[in-house]
Amino acid sequence: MYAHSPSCTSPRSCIPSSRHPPPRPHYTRSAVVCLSYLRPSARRYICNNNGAVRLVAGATPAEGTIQICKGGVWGTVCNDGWDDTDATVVCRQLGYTQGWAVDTTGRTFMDATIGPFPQGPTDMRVWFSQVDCSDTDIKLESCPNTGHAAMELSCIDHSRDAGAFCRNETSSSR
Ligand SMILES: [Ca+2]
Repeated sequence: MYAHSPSCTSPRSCIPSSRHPPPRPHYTRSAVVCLSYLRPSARRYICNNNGAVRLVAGATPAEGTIQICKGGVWGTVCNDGWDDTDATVVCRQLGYTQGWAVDTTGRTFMDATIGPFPQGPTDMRVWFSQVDCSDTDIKLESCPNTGHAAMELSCIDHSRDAGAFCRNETSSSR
């Protein structure tokens, strides 16, 4: 994961050893390597399945903050305009029949409180806002939305990341 340098396997190990302090030029080079680990382009968000969605940090696999793989990088979705129709598209992608939008205050569902879920890391992108899925959409990526470039500032800082709660609804449970 931290492929830049064999000696930099974690943020902590990036600190030069006091037992064998390296000469200054080496120390400077090490510092650059370790800062790159912390940069927004963090390699841990790389994905190779564009259009895929996942739910993160929920109490069960069927709930959580939404992330979508876009341009080879996982990012979140702003809850501006986020509704149950949008959440259902995400949940269907994940193999469920129905979804419910969960915002940053959580949601009460059948006397249980779902969420709120932890927001995305600050160095992760927020890919979509104003998502406007219809019942016929089968993938979140094909739903009309406002992309990252035109997004409101309040979305970009992850304070409004969208969540979802998925279920398999049977005819008897409707
Ligand atoms: Ca919507």
